Amino acid sequence: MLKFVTTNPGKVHEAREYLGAETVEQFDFDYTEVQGDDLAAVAAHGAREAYRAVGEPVIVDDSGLFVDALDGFPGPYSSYVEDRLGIERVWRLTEPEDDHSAAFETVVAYCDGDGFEAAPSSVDHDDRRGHDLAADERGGATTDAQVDGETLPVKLFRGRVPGTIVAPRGDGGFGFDPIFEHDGATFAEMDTERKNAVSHRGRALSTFAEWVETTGRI
Ligand code: ITT
Ligand code: NA
Repeated sequence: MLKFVTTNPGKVHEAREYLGAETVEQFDFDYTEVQGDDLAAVAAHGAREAYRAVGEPVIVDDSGLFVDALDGFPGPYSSYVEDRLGIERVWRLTEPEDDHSAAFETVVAYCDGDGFEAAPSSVDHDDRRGHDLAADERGGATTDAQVDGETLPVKLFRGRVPGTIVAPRGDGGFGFDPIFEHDGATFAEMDTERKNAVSHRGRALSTFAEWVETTGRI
């Protein structure tokens, strides 16, 4: 059983629908999020901390909403901004801008205490210098062997989806879903299956599932 380390049951619901309810369970653990760090660094750090606490295979998902006209705000601060400002005010901040385009990004970090084979494919490259998206801009996998002098290996799976910031619509999903429109519907107007088929998390989970399938890792 894979532990999805998060305080957010909405993420686990999506992962269970994608990977199977028998495969994933929530481990409610609030790992340390280093303020201002990028998603990959937060996710990698969280996966190591959680693995040390749990001693079983874990995934951590760090996500953010990046609004182009606001220079990528709230990005890595999305959780704080949802709590303090709320999604309605993120819409109000964006509304007067000409450009309402945005993207959701997710980095899923996997850690089971063991190492990983060296880069077997084009989407799998060593990424010690930074955390830029892999060649396929909507997703990819990298091995994050050493960040901050850490030696516990972590595998990273990324997903990204472009969209538009709109006035809130819909009551499904969670977080910023009501103000994020993709293909004419907000994520809050989609059921989980439809959101997973296009979403940042769905893409990251699909790369993860492919990797689990080929490696037989879990
Ligand atoms: P954990 O860190 O415990 O996993 P969190 O909700 O704080 O839970 P993140 O830091 O990754 O998770 O999320 C940043 C913010 O983005 C937070 O306010 C989430 O509700 C929101 N968010 C993440 N994924 C989302 C999604 O698929 N749709 C809408 N909002 C999302
Ligand atoms: Na968080």
